Amino acid sequence: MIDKTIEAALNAQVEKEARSSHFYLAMASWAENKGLNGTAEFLYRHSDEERLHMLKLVRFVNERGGKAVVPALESPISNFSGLQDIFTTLLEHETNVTASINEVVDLCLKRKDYTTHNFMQWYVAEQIEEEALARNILDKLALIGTDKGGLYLFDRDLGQLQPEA
Ligand code: OFO
Repeated sequence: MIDKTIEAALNAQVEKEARSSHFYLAMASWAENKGLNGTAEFLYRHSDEERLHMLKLVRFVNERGGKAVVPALESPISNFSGLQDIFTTLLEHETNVTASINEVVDLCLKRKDYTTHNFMQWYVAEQIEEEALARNILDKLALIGTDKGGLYLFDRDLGQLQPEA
């Protein structure tokens, strides 16, 4: 049976992953409305993947004899000043998610829950990938600056890029 403190921490993480999915969905929709179809594709996929991150936690909590809580979500920010704003916001958001995952890992060690600790290692690795990808995208955007041709190619390439699952 899962420790109640760990269960609460995992349910808080369920909410964060759900909010990530919601947030990236709003970003994808913004990009689609701006005609940035490649960026929109990338963000729609990213949103789907965040939902899978949430689902993985939900199922783990239930399998361990806990009770997963499906959270209520408020509407995310849906207005952005441009791609730089989108990916800076995304990176900030992911940095916060990483911090909260690290707290869950820390709690697992304190409560000697090595099963959950092991399970959480997938999320630790995933966060490294997600932060690196967001930084990489921001570096590209900085190189492109206001060059319209560069932006066109950036958007096209992003549409083909798979966010880490
Ligand atoms: Fe779930 O990896 Fe981003 O938030």
